[in-house]
Amino acid sequence: MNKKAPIHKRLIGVTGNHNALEHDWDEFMRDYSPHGYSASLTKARHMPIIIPLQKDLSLAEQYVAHLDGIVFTGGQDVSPLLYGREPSPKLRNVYPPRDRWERALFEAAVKKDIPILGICRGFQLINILLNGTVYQDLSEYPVGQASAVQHIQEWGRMQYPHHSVNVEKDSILANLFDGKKALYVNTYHHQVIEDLSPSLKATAWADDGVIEAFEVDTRKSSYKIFGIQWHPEMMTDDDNESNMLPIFNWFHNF
Ligand SMILES: [Mn+2]
Repeated sequence: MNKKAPIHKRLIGVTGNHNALEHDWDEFMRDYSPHGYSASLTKARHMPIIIPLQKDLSLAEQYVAHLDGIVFTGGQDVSPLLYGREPSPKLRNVYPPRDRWERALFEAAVKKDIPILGICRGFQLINILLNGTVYQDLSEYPVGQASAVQHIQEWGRMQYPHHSVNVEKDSILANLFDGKKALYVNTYHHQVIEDLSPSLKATAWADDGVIEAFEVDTRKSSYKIFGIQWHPEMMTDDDNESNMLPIFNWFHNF
């Protein structure tokens, strides 16, 4: 037992998903969350708890009342109806019940003022809920002067880094990684931020300009929000050359 481990363990909610999307709430539905989230939070000495999707949105505040923080996890595309767009031909799976439930959880988390970490879909969802938009597919992203970067890694497993990101100096991310200017991250997203929410500021970019991390712009909002486009929960093994455990240590700041 590590004697340095703090006594207090924060209860961190992890948004769950359904595995049978074609059978809306049928008898074969299963609630699940990928293991990396709970494993990484536990390794960071928190107490993860998976929150199942609920139809009754009024339950969101009651769940959040118990939490010290929450992680919005990866998964389906967010429905473009949430940001006032029609579905593009390259939109993939959407799951409106999850959008509705996670919007209720997000509003409850903001109201209780607990720290909110968004990962992949969660990162895009938070931007959208705070009045940002996303390109529905990478092919719609206008690549500028920089060369294009592969954002759906075709080679290797997800514990390996695949592209680099440039880190803003004065940011949560830089603080967590001791001022590193570049991080090497995995990548598995076919959507990217178009308009960043006016409440957020970007804190990491891929070489093609794609936003890979954000946090609240403290001049405009007091929410405790940190978002990551890659999958740090798959990169927290001790021997990982790009160990992402510091991202989960963020919750210790509160
Ligand atoms: Mn990427």
